[in-house]
Amino acid sequence: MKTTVAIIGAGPSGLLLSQLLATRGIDSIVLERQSKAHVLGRIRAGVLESGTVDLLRQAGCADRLTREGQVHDGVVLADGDTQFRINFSDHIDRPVVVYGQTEVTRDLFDARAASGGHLIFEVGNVAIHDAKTDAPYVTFEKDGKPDRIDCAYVAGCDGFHGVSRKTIPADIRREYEKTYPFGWLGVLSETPPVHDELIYASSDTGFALCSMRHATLSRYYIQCDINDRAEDWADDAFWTALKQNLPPETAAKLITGPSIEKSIAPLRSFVTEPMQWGRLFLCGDAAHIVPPTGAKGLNTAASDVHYLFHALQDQILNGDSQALDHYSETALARVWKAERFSWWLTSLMHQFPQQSAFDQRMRRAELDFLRSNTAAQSVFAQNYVGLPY
Ligand code: FAS
Ligand code: PHB
Repeated sequence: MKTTVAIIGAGPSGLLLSQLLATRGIDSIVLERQSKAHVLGRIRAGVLESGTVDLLRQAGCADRLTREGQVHDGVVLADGDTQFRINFSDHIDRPVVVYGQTEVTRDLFDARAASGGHLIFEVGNVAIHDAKTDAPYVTFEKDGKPDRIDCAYVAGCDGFHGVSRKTIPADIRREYEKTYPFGWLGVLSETPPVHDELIYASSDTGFALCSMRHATLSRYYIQCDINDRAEDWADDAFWTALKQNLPPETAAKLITGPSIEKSIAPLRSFVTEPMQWGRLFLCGDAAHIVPPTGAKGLNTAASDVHYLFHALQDQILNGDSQALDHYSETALARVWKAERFSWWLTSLMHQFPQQSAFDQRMRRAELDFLRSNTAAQSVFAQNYVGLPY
């Protein structure tokens, strides 16, 4: 097979890049390890920055998002028994949209199908070859038969556990990592959300997040032990722990119900540099991971795609390699700011083992400053709604 851009991974990064390239008549083939149903079965992000929404609109797949997405102009932060709201439009003219990553992926799959996109699912043994030449190629197996894609460029959109990052030689890669001593236990329940905006709650008993997918589908998280297993958490125990971490006024309003999905995500901060090697370009989780606290994972994948799409377009359609030559440094400049915000909010809102009484007072003082200071709220709002591309 032959194409211009071979894309590894049919998550949001790979699908969005493929769809955007197609709008400029640039062909691609997307290789995905899992089945389409498996990809759609993942419950992940819930908040879209306006930059991500604009990209999906540019890709021609934002109609349902526009109809069903909930525009949020603020977020609530809780510290123990009290809570306060940060109003985004007091500081920046960009809201966020609450619309699940699962639905983004579904819309992208539909858009690729409608425009004749070439996606190959359930492939095995994907390997990237000759990335440092002007004729890279990708080999893989499908139904046990070996196959090959000759291409001009390879986009590594295959997430943290993919093959793309590791194709860059270890002596070239610089990796930065921080792991957190806790995880997030997430529950999806067919119950009305406890509040019409997200609530990020910090308390002496731990972190909680109240989110949603729509008016009758709620998404809740609590901080949990890093060694916990989702199957060890009965629904009642989850609801009790969630209420304990919320201000009483909010806990009293919580409508509980059976979980329809329950999973634990580990938390880590991770960046690999560079994000390109020859004609291989990394996007999204293949290059970086953030703790989900700042809702930056999916959104930073989107900004990578924005930069790579425009750089490939300049090169392929106009012969201008300037942006492509500098893709890694351009993308990393925004990645590191997202890493900082995600690390800062995670460090602020969670209980850490062996935290001293002084550490607790620092946490309370920082939240009190955020509650009472306009400049602090402006910095929060600019980062949460998404820094400019
Ligand atoms: P993805 O991991 O989504 O997609 C990579 C794709 O590549 C997958 O479909 C995978 O099957 C495929 N692949 C892997 N290896 C391959 C190979 N060798 N060959 C072919 N295909 C291969 N972000 C938030 O903003 N908020 C959240 O609440 C949140 N929760 C998360 C919970 C979990 C458990 C995880 C893992 C991530 C979460 N994230 C969250 C981050 C998440 O949304 C990612 O940022 C987002 O999926 C990034 O998209 P991609 O870069 O496309 O990577
Ligand atoms: C979600 O709705 O899943 C969600 C929202 C905001 C976050 C993390 C997860 O920061």
